[in-house]
Amino acid sequence: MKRFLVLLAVLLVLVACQPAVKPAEPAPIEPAPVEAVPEPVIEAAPEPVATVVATASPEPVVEAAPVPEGNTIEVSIEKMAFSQETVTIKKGDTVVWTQNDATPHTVTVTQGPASDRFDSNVLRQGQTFSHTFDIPGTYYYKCSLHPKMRGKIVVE
Ligand code: CU1
Repeated sequence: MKRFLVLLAVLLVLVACQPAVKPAEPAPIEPAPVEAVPEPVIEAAPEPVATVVATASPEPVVEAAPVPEGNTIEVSIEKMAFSQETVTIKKGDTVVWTQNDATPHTVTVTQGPASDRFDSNVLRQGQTFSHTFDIPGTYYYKCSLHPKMRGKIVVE
């Protein structure tokens, strides 16, 4: 009987020393999934553009050369003749000769204001020659290759 009591006491001591309920181990706390948050894009402010304030004096105004206001008169060279034998124009007008013959010709002044004599030299088919008449007077001209071809320009 004494043995039984000792055994019982030992059991009681053992039971008393054991924790009644083994505490459950805490579940590992998993970190909450972190959603990838895009980094805010901070755009750099544009560099201020330096404004150049012109302080230099304004450029001098260059006036365009006066454009001649004269008229243009066309004379055709064809069939071994000048299409208009006499042309009357005003000072500042321009006469344009167009060579439409297969045969070469010239427009050569033979008489007129001494300071305004001109010669087109040989004009081949399709070529043109022009002269602006700034000196009033009567200009006689011919083709130097065919002296019978004559013309006259009267500049008023
Ligand atoms: Cu000619």
